[in-house]
Amino acid sequence: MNGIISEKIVWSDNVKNVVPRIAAIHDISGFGRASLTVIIPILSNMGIQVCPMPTAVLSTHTGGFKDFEFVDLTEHMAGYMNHWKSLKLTFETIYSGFLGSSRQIALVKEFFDLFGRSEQLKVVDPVMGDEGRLYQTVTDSMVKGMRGLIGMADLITPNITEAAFLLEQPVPEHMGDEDVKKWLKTLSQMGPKYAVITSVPDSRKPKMTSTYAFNSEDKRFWKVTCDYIPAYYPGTGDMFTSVLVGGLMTGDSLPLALDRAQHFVSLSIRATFGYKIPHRDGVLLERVLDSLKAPVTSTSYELI
Ligand code: PXL
Repeated sequence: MNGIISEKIVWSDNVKNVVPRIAAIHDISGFGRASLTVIIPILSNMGIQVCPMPTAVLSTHTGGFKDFEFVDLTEHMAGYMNHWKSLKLTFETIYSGFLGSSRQIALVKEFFDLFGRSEQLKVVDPVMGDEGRLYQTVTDSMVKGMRGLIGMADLITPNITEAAFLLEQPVPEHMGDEDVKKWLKTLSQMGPKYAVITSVPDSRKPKMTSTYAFNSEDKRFWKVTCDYIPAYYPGTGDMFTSVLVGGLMTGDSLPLALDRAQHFVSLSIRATFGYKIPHRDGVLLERVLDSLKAPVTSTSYELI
C-alpha cells in the first residue's frame, strides 16, 4: 500500500497506547489558568496524550471572580463517554477533578466502570475548596458524593482543606507529621492505594509548607517541604496533580513524582510572585512549562 506497511490493528483491552493516554474529566475555565487550561499543556509537555471530557465550561474559574458564566455539561457526559466506548478507546490513566454537580460524581463512577482495566491508574483529585473554605459551586451533597468517589481511586490528591472535609474534621491551622500520617491512613482506608495531602502548614516550621504521600502497599510515608509563599493562586492544585500523574505515568517512583510536582508548583509561584499581577489570573505557567522537560538533578523528599 504505497510503500506504507499495512498492519491490521487488533484492539483489545490490553492494547498499550504508543503515546500514554489519559482521560481528563474536569471543567474548562476560559480565563485564570486552572483545570483543563493547565492540565492539558502540562501533561502534553510530559509526553502524554490528554483526552478531555469537560464537565462544565466557565468563563473563568470561581476563585476570586464573580458573575462568571457556567455551562453545566452533565447532560452530555453519558453520550460523550458512550461515543468513546464505541470507538474502543483505552486509557492508561483516568483523572477526574472539578465536578460541576452531584450527578457528575455518579457519571465519573460510570466512566471508571466503563473504561476501567487492570494496570490502570485511576486518579481522583477531590477538587472542592481551599484556604479552609469550599468553592462557590460545591455543595454538602457533593462533599458526601466525593467521599464515595475516592473509594474507586488508586490515587487521591486533596489539599489540607479538602482532606478535612473528606474526613469531617475541622481545617487545622497547622499539623505535625504524626497527625498527617493518621489522616493519610484513614483516607487510604476509604479506598485509594496512594493518598496525598498537599499544602500542609508545618507546626514546627511556620515559614514552610509540606506535601505528604502514603503508599498503603508498602506502608511508607513521604514528605516534601518547600518555602511558604504568602500568596494563594487558583489552579496550582491542578498543576500539582498533573505533574504528579505525569511523573508516575512516565516511570517516576511516588516520592520522585511528589518531589517533581511540589517543586514545579513552587517554581511557578516564584516566577509569578514578583509581579503585581492579580492572583486570580493564576501563575505564569507559560514561563516555567519547559522546565518539565529537564531531568531531575536534585531531590528533597524525606521518608518519615
Ligand atoms: O483549580 C481548581 C478549580 C477548578 N475548576 C474551577 C475552579 C477551581 C478553583 O477555583 O473554580 C471552576
